[in-house]
Order: sequence, then structure tokens, then C-alpha cells
Amino acid sequence: MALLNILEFPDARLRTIAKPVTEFDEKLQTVIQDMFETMYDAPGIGLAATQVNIHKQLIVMDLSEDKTDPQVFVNPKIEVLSDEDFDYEEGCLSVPGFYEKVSRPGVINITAQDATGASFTVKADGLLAVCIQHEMDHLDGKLFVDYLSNMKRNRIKKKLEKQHRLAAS
Ligand code: GNR
Ligand code: NI
Repeated sequence: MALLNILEFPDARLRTIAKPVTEFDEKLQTVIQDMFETMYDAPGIGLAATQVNIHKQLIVMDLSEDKTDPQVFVNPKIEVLSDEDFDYEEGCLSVPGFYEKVSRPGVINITAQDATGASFTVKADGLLAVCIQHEMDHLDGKLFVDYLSNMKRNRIKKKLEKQHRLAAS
């Protein structure tokens, strides 16, 4: 097991488009284990491989109160089921310390593969719908700050850049 380094905005590597997972091998199982360890340690409720500089379509998540419900989504696709948008105050381990309201489709179907490659479909609303869409954005090189005004995003960028400068010196 290993803790992985989480990239932070505005790191350009967070803009990389993830490629589909094709091999459901031992190496994939190790990456999944390391991603869970990193997510629980952070702590966070989800983690996309992009955030740990692995550019594969791979997401781990645990939305349970007691951290007993690990979920893996490989090569996820979503279908929007409702025109109704849902607003949620989002945060991100790659944008530490900042929370802003984001509006996303409220009800979706997720089709993905599990760690063994088996396909499944789940209907999602509420936090699960928010989280999977937030994580799938990471796989497309997108961050929740991209939904904010240029002014808000730039303010966050300057603050994090300053923090990174201080941490490096
Ligand atoms: O831990 C996280 N919490 C969170 C809260 C509201 C909306 C989305 C999230 S995901 C985030 C972890 C993360 O950055 N995943 O990419
Ligand atoms: Ni995130």
C-alpha cells in the first residue's frame, strides 16, 4: 500500500484527458488500493486517477458515514435522466480549502465496469450523482472551479499559487 501525491490546481497535469482502462490486471488492483488509501487518508469522499497523475478512466468513492462502502468506477459513462439540476456546495482535494456551489444534472444513470471488468449500471441522485459527475470531470481534465466566474477562479488560483510558493520555500 502507498499514499499517492495529489496534484493541486492550477497544475497543468490536471488538464490531461484520461484513457480507457483495458487491462484488469494485478497492477490495476494495486492502483485501486493505493487510491483508496490516499482518499481515506486525505480525507475525501472520492478520488479520480487524474488527481494522482494517473491518466486512466478510474474513480474510487466512499460516500458512507463510517467509510465502509468502497465503490470503484472504471470507464464510466453517464446518461442524464432529468432536466432538473441539483445545486451542491462542492470541494475538491485538488483545490484544498475552497467550497463553491455548482449546479449539475440531478438524476443520472451511470454505466461502468468494476475492478474485475464486469459492467454494471446504477441510477444516481443526490450526493452520488454530484460526486460521480465531479470525478468524471477530472477524467476529462476539468475542475469544479471551471464552472465559477473568471474572477472567482482567478482569486482561488492566486491564493493556491501563493500557498505553493510558501510551501516550496
Ligand atoms: O472529498 C470531496 N468532497 C466533495 C464534496 C462535494 C462535492 C464533491 C466532492 S469530491 C471531493 C474529493 C475530490 O476532490 N474528488 O475529486
Ligand atoms: Ni475533485
